[in-house]
Amino acid sequence: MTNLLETVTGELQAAQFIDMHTHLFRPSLGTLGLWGIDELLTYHYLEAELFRSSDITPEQYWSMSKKEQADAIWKTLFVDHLPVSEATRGVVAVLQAFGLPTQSKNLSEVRKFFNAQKIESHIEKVLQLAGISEVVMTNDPLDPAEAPLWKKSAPHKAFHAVLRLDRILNKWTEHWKVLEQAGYKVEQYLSPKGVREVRRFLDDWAKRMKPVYMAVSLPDTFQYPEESTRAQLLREAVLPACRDLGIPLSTMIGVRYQVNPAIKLAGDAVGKADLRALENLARNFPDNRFLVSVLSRENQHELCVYARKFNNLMPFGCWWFLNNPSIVEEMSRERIEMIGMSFIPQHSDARILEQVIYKWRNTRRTLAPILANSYELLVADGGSVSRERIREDIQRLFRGNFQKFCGLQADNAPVTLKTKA
Ligand code: RAT
Ligand code: ZN
Repeated sequence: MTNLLETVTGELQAAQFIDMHTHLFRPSLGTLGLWGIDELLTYHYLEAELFRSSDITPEQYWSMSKKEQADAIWKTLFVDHLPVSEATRGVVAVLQAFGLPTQSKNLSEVRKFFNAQKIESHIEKVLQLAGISEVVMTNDPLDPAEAPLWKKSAPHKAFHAVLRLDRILNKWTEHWKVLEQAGYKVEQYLSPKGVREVRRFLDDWAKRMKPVYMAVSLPDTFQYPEESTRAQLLREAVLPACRDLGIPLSTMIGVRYQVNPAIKLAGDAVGKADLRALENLARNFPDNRFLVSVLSRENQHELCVYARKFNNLMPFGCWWFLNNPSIVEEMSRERIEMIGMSFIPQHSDARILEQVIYKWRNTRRTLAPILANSYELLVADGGSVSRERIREDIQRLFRGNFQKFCGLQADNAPVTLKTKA
């Protein structure tokens, strides 16, 4: 094969990916789904940058309307300065993808375009531009804005649900009463009966949502085992439920929550975690599968080592502060060198629909030379590579590994014909 980079680039371009972790919502979950220019500009990654480059205080910012906030961010980060950071460039890429002006002083033309879109067809267009066939949501049954919507939310072929457990596992003291009010006999200090009731809650919501996995984000201080409600709930309710449902638990480890509460969602930071906790989970629960993303750059190598020890761990994504070309490059090389193609290179973590366009475009751009280089090395060492094998690898990385790990039907699985009654 003459030009490996060209072949890999072409195959990455042609493949349809599964976006296995986002904060997007299917249209029947109403106004939870964020899209359009004002949402794109008030993304918390950009809010953090605003406070570095303007004198606006968080207090002033939070008292503005969404439109005023978006205007302030546009002026500061796109008009007064060149938008060179990953998150600002992303907005430019989205505007360019829709043929909209990227350098105007105000947003009126851009707003007019987004206001004219109808959500269903807009979603279809965005997914097509991003080269993704499905997105995986984040669904918290204890979110008061979300839970009631599930009573009558129609499924959507492109959106999978995920049962997110942050409130239950990280803030039980603040949230156990919500379960109690919903008719589950739980108490703050959990008895065996209370734990069984949490399990019943999880089973009920799993029936309602049909999640492809359960998920939790965890602090850098996360330990397992330990004397805590979180460890008890993991051991006695969450992991048995995942096992019996045949779905993985996604653990996203390493957040230092709210180091600066004044800037709200942008106020979380990162800390190096003790991955012995993960080792203990993987070893003590061999019948469970764990999707794992760790937030600290310093934890990435260890995660690859653990993935070599335990095949019930699936490293995924370059999460949040790691989703920058320099770090994605380093992490992806390390992963391929240590565990071949047995991982999931990226998820978008998109909060606003159109972000999938730039996030997946950047992933393709960053990964093409890395994949090509690993094939070049193989050829230099005497191996051989074909377009078909490259295509298979890309399918595996961006679809198959996820489908298999979550027990979903593989793309090439034989179609099961319904027999007539
Ligand atoms: O990347 C983000 O947007 C973070 O704020 C978090 O939402 C994180 O991805 C998470 O899922 O907890
Ligand atoms: Zn996320």
